Amino acid sequence: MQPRNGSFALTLRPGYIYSLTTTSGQHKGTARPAPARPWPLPYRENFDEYPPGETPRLFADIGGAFGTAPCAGRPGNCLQQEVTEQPVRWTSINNYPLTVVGDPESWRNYQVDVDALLQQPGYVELDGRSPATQGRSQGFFSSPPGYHFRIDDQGAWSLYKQDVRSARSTLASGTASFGVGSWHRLGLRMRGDEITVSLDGRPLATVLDGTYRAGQVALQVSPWNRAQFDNLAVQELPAVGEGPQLGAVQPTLVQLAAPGDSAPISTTVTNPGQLPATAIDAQLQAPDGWTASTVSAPPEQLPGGQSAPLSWQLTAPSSATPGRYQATITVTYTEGNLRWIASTTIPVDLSIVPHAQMTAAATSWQPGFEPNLAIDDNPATFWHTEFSPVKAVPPQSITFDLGGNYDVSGLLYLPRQDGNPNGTITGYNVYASPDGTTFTKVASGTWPDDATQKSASFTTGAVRYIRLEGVQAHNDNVSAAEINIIGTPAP
Ligand SMILES: [Ca+2]
Ligand SMILES: [Ca+2]
Repeated sequence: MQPRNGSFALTLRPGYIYSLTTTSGQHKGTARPAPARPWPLPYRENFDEYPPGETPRLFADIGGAFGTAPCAGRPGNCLQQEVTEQPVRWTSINNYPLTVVGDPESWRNYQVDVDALLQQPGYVELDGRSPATQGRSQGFFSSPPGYHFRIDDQGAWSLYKQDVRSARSTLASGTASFGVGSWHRLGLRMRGDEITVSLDGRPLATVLDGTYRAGQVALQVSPWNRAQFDNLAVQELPAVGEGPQLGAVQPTLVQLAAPGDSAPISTTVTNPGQLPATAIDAQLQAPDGWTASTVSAPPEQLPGGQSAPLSWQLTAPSSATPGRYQATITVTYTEGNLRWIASTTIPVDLSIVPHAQMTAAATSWQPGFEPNLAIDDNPATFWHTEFSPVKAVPPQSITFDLGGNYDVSGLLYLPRQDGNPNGTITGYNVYASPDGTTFTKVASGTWPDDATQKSASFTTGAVRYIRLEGVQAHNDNVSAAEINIIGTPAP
């Protein structure tokens, strides 16, 4: 269209979106943003310089709406969560009330305090060390990773950490006095690996956790409640040190052939900091009833930049039940007047026939979903019967050569873990054979149609071959992410 005398007319149809643009001369702007630099502490915000109804600068709302409003029961203005019902969603993600502020990288060791008031029953949260996550995972939009101090109107409080997939673990919890309509001061102190929560200046708990070492501050409110915040203060805390680093663990999978057996576990601890580490403690947490005896203990002192070996002997009691377990290595030490922590978890198999010596064959498979993918120790890969161009319907089976003779007492079946239920076995038979030719049925039954690990128990005597047959399965496919055979070497 051509403007005439500086104006033009356009007829718009209801229910359509129109874009108007000039046809030539568009180009990118020439402005260049200033280079990024760390956001220095201290930082304070009392919201009093804004009229009601503003979004204070430097705050970014992820869900809900946080705006300035006259404070309840005190002079001045506050930050108020305003949205009181679930808005229309753009996606399936819950955009619960959440606002963030701060520097995800340079805010490392700091104390953050904020006044909070619930205007109706619910909870408020003060969060810290919420790290920059790659592309801001979906979970971020419900609740950010980092350390969370939550307290509700009944006074129930918890300090928990949350990962980028929204999995939570509680580090401390308890009950205090909070209520509705009264102001309280929440505090979260993060210095090295020491994390302390406080209420009205009184410490509630201190825990050691080394998961998050830097990140932003966040404020959250239960959906969809009104709450107010005031006098946010973030101050840097002096902290010297880096915390221990654990080396690779040997072996990556502990395999014990039979109850009563034992195996060595070893790793290294490195002090990456400048100062010597002292009061070094290293523990191997064994499964309940098992023993872990120290073979190589940490030194009394570990100078900066140096490493030391750690090792244990892990023993399963003769009464232990065969299956899959975990052991956890935890190292704590003191560096620069701070206590630091690092830990790692190792899978432990008791009387599980090692996959490395096994082979798998199947009655059917789709290219890319071969039978060996059921014994590759990777839950993300799976065996799947042919679905294209021809669909192979049940019964279909997978047969394992155990690589030696075993007294087999059961198997563990992990369905595919990618969220698609096709092929999950719901009705099964198990067969055993000494020679791979003559098979005897040793078990049959049903399993629930879900993605959790299933098991079957039976006895075989000395055999070398085990066959799992899916007689009923989700959508008439058969699949398996991981299959483990429980057994002890036969004489
Ligand atoms: Ca204020
Ligand atoms: Ca697999």
